[in-house]
Amino acid sequence: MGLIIVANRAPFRLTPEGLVPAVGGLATALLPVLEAKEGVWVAAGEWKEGGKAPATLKGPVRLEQVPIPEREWQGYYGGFSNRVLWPLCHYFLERTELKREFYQDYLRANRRFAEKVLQVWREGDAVFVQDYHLLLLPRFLRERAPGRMRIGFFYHIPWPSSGVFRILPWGRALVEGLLGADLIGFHTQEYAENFLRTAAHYGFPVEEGRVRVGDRWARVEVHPLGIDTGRFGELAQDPHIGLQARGLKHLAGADRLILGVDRLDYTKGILERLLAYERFLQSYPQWRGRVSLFQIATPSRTGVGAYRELKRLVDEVVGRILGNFLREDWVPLRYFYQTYTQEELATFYRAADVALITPLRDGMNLVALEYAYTSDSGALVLSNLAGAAEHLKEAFLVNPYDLDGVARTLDRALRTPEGERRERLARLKRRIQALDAKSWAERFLASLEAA
Ligand code: GDG
Repeated sequence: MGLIIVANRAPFRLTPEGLVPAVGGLATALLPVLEAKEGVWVAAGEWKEGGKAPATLKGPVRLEQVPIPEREWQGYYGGFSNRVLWPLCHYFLERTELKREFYQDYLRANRRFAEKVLQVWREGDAVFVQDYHLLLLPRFLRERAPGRMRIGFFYHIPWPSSGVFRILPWGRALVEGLLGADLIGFHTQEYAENFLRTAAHYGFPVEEGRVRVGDRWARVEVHPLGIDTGRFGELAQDPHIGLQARGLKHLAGADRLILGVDRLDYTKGILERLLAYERFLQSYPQWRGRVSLFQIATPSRTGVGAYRELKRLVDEVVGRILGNFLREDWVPLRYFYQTYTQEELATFYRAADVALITPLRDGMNLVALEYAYTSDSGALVLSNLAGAAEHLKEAFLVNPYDLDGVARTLDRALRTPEGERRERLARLKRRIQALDAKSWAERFLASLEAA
């Protein structure tokens, strides 16, 4: 069957060095599928090369663009997607701006996507829609498809409890939009259950993981998305990266290197993590001079005010920690506000003794998986509010809001003997192997075909 992937963004971005894979979980997971299938990728925006597949893509893949006027883009993307759905689904209710104009632009943009998909769709093609930007699309497609269209949808962020989702004045329309799909996938059981309860609340009959919509059913399934294990397996073995990692560890000038890697986003808990680290240095003075935290924050959504404000706050706390703890012979914290190549990231992963991955909420969190898969004897400290925590049972789980708890667990992770760390990692790697990104897409699409 032919395949059409629809996502807000194309899986590449243009840099002075040419096209590079976009930063973000979505691109990481779907690029391998795109390369393996004869498919069309539909995304918003102007494509500099006139819609031709970039040279870096393998196979006969086509890219189709949905042009969205600037003002509408602001309302659809900067507004409804990133200032309504994103904060609400991550339980940041006070950041949710319920503006009707945002919703209207969201509706218009979703219609434009539908137009484009209907233009390129051929009988037999499956359509695989990605994420919260396009909740209305499945219904628009279902209503207008000239034949039987198979539609799958994957929701990459948390689906919140029904009580929270119902805050949205447009909640019912969004759920109806999504229910145009044959198969709806989530990362965890919790999100799937939340969605089913939300649909039931709006009056849709729900039974055994399915929702009745008129004379058809929409199936709801859990398909946790993992990483490209082939690629990260190679990075874990690469001797050159090993050498670089030893150099990096040396540069840290401390016995133990602690690592955080995130997009600079308030959901990722970077600020709270820095405060927890500060608490750790206060409460466990024996570690002063012996540990160093490297925090990588990748620039993200810099056009949204809340993200610029977060950057300011993070800069401030970084400055305070350095002001209070820095010594001539010890740098307790290094903060990198930039984007790295995947090889460079792997170097950080391999150098780190502990990864401190403490989002306040996260659909899954692929960084946690990448670290555990690449490290050979490190410890993963992971937020129990990330979707990944439902799958990675052998991580050191923490409540990211509990600064004392994070400090205590960090101390414990640092004191855990190598044998136990390796044992935990071995189990984690087996679990991550089973979540491989390519097999995720294959499993989802097979289930869609059977739907
Ligand atoms: C959304 C959901 C869900 C980061 N910095 C650099 C870089 N990255 C890569 C990481 C990882 C990806 O970006 C981040 O993925 P996450 O899953 O951690 O987070 P989101 O971007 O928020 O993704 C999330 C995901 O979708 C998938 O469904 O897990 O919950 O929010 O792969 O390695 N990559 C490079 N340079 C960087 O500086 N090359």
